[in-house]
Amino acid sequence: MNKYIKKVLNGLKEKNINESEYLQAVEEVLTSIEPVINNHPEYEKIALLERMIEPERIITFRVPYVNDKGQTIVHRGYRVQFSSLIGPYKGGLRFHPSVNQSIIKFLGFEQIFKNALTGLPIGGAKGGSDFDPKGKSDDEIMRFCQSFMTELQHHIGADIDVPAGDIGVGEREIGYLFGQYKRIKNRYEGGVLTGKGLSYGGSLVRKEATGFGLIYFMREMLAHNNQTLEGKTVTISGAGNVAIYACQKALEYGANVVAMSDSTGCIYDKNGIDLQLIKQIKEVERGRIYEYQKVHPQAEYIECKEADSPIWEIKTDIALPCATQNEITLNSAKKLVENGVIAIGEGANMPCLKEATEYFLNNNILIAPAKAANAGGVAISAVEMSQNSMRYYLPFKNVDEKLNQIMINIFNSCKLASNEYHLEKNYVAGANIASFTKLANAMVAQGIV
Ligand code: NDP
Ligand code: 2IT
Repeated sequence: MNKYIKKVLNGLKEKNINESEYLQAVEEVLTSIEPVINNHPEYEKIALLERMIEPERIITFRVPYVNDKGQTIVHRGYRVQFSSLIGPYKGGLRFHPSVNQSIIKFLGFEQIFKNALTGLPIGGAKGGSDFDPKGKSDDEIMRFCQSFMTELQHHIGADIDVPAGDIGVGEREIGYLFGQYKRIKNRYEGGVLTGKGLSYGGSLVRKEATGFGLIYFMREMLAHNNQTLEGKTVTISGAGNVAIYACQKALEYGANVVAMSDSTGCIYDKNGIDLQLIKQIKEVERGRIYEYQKVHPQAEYIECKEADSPIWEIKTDIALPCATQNEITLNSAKKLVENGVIAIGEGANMPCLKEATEYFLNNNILIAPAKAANAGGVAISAVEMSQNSMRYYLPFKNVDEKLNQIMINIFNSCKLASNEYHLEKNYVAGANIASFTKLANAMVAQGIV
């Protein structure tokens, strides 16, 4: 391994020994950009890598709220403002009981590279809380969001840091967060949050953007390898924002989506998933996926008991992990390959364990890597910000066409970068190299900061 990279990774491990997800994300990037670092020995003197992996600022704060029983509960809030190199800090908020500093740092780190790939002027950040929205009343969600924003408002702004949604944070939460921000600041600042409702500054296509973008990227990757989505069997983990709209677009392209999941289990419907029903259960009723069987008793429900999710045991041509990090283990990867999978599309951030990614690449399975393939969401967030600045709304068709073009451009950047370094069809390395090159050039230009 390149000596400079080795030194940086050793230092990183010493300082962040308990942050496994963050270490995993950094290691994945630094090992795959080795050919670039070999060409740029001058980066060591200016500590380019050390600066790139150190967040500009980490904010943690107390978030107390009163639940419906009158009890006061205290959670921890986070905002990691990782990089403002190419634009204001930008990235989602995650509300999930598993949230900790390691997870928010890994997500913030990934976001810098993803945002660079979009070609739009946005830096990288992530935030959230270990609060679990599941089973909470609307009132509880509102009080929690208000408390969270009462602190967060000190640190964000349309030209400073622009949060959006992620796991557990959708349009409802963004609405409560926006209302509280506006009340405290006494000004309408549309561009301070993205993923807003359409009636108060949101953008058409933002809700669909990550899932649609994933399928646009997949379409490009398949086309480049003489394949199409038409007639392909698809399995999608998760049944949230990304999974639902990936499913919708895959169906539009003639694919047969046979399975979706949530954290309790997966539904396998050989006849093809009834997406309207999934939307009703998840978007309207906020229910569990096993309720699908009440309407379609022929569908199989497989409970999730082990670390390896049962959804990856199902035979499929294309697997779309759209739930969470490290959801595809080496065992799951082996099962997918054994069953003839041809492509993996990462809707979730870092959904494959390192060993799983390596196994896929060694078996010539195409991977649409998260940083590139799920960048459609944040790209349309940036388009929402520009509409807010213009005080103007773009029609659905225009935003969707922008999204399509951005995903085509991202695929081409990954392809070009992987070809340049003779890593043909390794789009994982391509995404890392293309984004790193852009960021490194900006860092050199801006001096030691
Ligand atoms: P949602 O909260 O809308 O949906 C998340 C889905 O994943 C749910 O079905 C949830 O099941 C499942 N899930 C979450 N955590 C786990 C877990 N630990 N184990 C098993 N299943 C889990 O989130 P999104 O759809 O917005 O996000 C999904 C992924 O996509 C995340 O990795 C996110 O970082 C990434 N992403 C999101 C973007 C966006 O614009 N929203 C943009 C780019 C990436 P359950 O309800 O049972 O918890
Ligand atoms: O992981 C992601 O890119 C997101 N959760 C979306 C971030 C955003 O700012 O729209």
